[in-house]
Amino acid sequence: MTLKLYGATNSRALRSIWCLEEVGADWELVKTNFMGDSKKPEYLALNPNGRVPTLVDGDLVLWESMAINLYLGRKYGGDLWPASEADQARAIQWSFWGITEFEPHLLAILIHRIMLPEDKRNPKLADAGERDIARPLKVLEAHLENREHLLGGAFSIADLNVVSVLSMAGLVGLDISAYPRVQKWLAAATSRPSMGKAQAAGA
Ligand SMILES: N[C@@H](CCC(=O)N[C@@H](CS)C(=O)NCC(=O)O)C(=O)O
Repeated sequence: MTLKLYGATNSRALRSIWCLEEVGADWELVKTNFMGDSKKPEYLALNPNGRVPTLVDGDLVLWESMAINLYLGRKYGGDLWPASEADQARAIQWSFWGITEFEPHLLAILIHRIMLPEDKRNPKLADAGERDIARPLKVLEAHLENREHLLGGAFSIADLNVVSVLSMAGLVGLDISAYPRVQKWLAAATSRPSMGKAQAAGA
C-alpha cells in the first residue's frame, strides 16, 4: 500500500520525506503548504494542529516529524532501525535531543534573522540562540570523537533524525567550523542519495 506524506520540502516535512526515501518506501507526496493548505478543514481532520508533516499509512494517521520517522524506521527501515533494545532506546534519546536541545535555538535564529520582517525581529533572541547552541554542539562533537555515527557502526535513524534538525544550520548561516567532526558527519549524511531524492520530491 502506498504511504501518503502531507507536507512540502521547504518545511519540517523534509525530514520525513528524507526518511521515506532512505527506507525506500512506496510513498507519495500530497503537496501541502504550511500557510494555507494546512489550515483547510480536510487537512485539519487529519492533523488538528494545522502543521506539516502528516503521514497516512493505511488506517494510521500520524503527525509529529520525529514520531513519523521513528515509526518509519522501525516498520520499514531495515538496518536503519537499530537491532538491540539499547540502541533503539539511544535512537529515541538522540531524536528527542535533536528537537529539544537543537531545534529551538535554530528556530530562534531563523525567525529573528531571516523569517520575520526586519521591524519585527528581536536580534537578542537570535544572538541567544547562536550562543546557546554551542552546548549541544559540544556534546555532539565530543560524542563523534571515536565514532562516525551516533550509534557507532553504521548510519541509523538516530543520525537521520538529528541531521534532519541540524541541517537547518546551513539555512540560517550558522558557522559550525569550530566543530569539525560535526561538520564532517553532517556533510556525509546530507550527501546521501536519499537526501537528493527527498529535496527533488517537491519539484
Ligand atoms: N513539532 C512539529 C512541528 C511542525 C511544524 O511546525 N511545521 C511547520 C512547518 S516547518 C508548520 O506546519 N507551520 C504552520 C503553522 O504553524 O501554522 C513536527 O516536528 O512535526
